[in-house]
Amino acid sequence: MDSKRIAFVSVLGAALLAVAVDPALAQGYDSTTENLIKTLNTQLLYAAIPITVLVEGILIYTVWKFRNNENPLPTKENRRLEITWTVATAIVLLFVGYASYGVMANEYVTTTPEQAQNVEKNAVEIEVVAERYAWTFNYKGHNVSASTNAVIPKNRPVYFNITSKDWLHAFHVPGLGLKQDAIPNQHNVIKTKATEEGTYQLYCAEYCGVGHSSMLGKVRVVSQPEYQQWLQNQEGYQPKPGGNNGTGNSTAGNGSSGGNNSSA
Ligand SMILES: [Cu+2]
Repeated sequence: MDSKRIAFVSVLGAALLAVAVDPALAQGYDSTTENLIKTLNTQLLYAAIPITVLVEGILIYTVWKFRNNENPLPTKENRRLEITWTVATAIVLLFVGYASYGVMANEYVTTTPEQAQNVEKNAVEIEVVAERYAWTFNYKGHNVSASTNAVIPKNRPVYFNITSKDWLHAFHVPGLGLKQDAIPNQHNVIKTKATEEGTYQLYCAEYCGVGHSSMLGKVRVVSQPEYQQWLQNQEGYQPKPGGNNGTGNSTAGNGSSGGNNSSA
């Protein structure tokens, strides 16, 4: 009778957990990167919940069953049991390791320098420059430099090439599953492909001084035509001079570093 009640409580607990967890799972994904990370999280959760319920169930059952035991006896050796939990643990760890490695090694989560060199054909490359306490986005191949807010097209690979002018910062767009350190004299690349249009909050995720909490920005994901239009508008509109924008290397007719020379 007792064990029946315990079984009932365990099942109920598992059901409640599943319900509590479900809304998080039901959401769509806004980028390939977020998809990979959240899917992994879900898989690990599905592995972890039954284990939690099992362990807690056994614990509660044991405490309840032996609550009036005056003379507890030490556990006897049980080889079969020991082999079972060793093998079970190994299987769980192998699953966790294999699933995590598959995601961590994916180029949309960890972009290696080689992958950053061999950019996909129709990709958008943006140099992200962090400084106390602002963000600048230089669009490679275009004479476009945007501050605070970036615009990227939906369903195209985007490479954020992240660096810093002065200090340690971190480029963090939780809505798109992106996080990468911004380090002076170093370029860290993170590749993604946004799959939902919208505006996503950008934070600096590395404490960098008194203005850290206001070091914010936005990443706007738009349709391809809208992106093209935005680029054209920006190219027509010269970014503020003065700031030493050695903006990426543009493709055609741009006498290298220093001022911008187009007339318009
Ligand atoms: Cu910062």
